[in-house]
Amino acid sequence: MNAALRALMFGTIIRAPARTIYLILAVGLLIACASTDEEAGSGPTPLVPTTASTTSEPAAQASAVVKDTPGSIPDIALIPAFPDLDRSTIGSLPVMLRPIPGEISQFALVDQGGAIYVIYNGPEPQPAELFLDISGRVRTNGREEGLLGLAFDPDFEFNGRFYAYYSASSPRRTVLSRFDHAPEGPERTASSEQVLLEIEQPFPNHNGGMIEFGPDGLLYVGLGDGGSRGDPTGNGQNRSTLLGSLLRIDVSGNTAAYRIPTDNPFAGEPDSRGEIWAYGLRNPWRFSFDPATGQLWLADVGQQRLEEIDLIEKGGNYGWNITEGTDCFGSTSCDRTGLVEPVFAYDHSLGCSITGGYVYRGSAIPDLQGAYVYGDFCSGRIWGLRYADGKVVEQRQIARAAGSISSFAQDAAGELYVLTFDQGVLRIEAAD
Ligand SMILES: [Ca+2]
Repeated sequence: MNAALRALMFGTIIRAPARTIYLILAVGLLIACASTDEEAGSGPTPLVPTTASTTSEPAAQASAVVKDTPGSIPDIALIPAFPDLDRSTIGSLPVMLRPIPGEISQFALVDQGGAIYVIYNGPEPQPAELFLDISGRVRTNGREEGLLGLAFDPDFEFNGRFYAYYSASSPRRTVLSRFDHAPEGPERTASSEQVLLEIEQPFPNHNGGMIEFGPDGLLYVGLGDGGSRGDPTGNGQNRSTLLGSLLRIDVSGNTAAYRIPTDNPFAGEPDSRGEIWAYGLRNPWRFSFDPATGQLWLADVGQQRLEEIDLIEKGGNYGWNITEGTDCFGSTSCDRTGLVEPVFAYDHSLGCSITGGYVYRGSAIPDLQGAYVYGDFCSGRIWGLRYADGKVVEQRQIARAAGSISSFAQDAAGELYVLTFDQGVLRIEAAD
């Protein structure tokens, strides 16, 4: 489980002994924005998510989209979270922020260019400190490439381990690695790398990049479909490749290897990779576990028309490239047999690339409790959504950031943050 979840579940934060410099782990995935051909939505329009009228089975899809609803989800305010931080010292592309386990007021901020910084929000201003710099190993040729993900080991306070996901060259691939935080400094930390998994990437876009420990202590890894447009080689529906899938692996060993949990849905099947937990994904750009329910919320970036939110089930096929959101993709009809429909989808009048967030479980904004908060990279819109009894019961825009929303973050108390390329890290607070 992650630090925030552990803190929520166990109530207290245990201070680690004498760890002087803290690292960060931010995992960032840069723009899940599908590709450069996707344009930002046209100007402000009411939040009226798409209907399924162009699909062959509109009735079956009706529950996946709802209109903006009146309800209790409140507007929010976006406040600079680290007002004393000199942004020139932390890179220019923040893509992930995580609280450092066991440390109050210390966060790991991931810059897509390949570095992680420790930043502080305590009462005494402190400069950022370098936690890890692997920029020499990280490929950043494409705008969706880079250091995209960071996850602290569930026992980080005791073993100093963390995991990072990044793009690399020769061949073009993504890399999942384990690092040991070294008190001697970031160079020693960088030299501790153990590569656990490498996946060749046929194109520079759709790299996924979210990594997160689940409540089960296993590491979940989001992979895109390999890129280009339309999933040209059908990776989303192909269970013999890791591309287009959400993986679930056991990284608790001590070697540069991982184990496939025996209860993974396709473990042992001849034509499937056992690492796969769910598939049929295009480019999952952020997913999270609701600490209260254990539900896995995932945002999958669309191509032509729709951005979608999924609740991930074991073994689920989320449709790409048969479907995009609630549409059939590239045709007016398709066979949806066995596909899991999204919880919700919105169309490109409202944005162009979804950025997944978190279910709010903090205490500062009581009316936001239990709402899934997410946004759009292109339009800066932020929404809240409630889901109950198998359907969306509330959905509304609650703020609009001035710039590109690259990620959301959750601290140890369950409070939420928004990362933007333009304004840095913003904290979500109650609106006046
Ligand atoms: Ca889908």
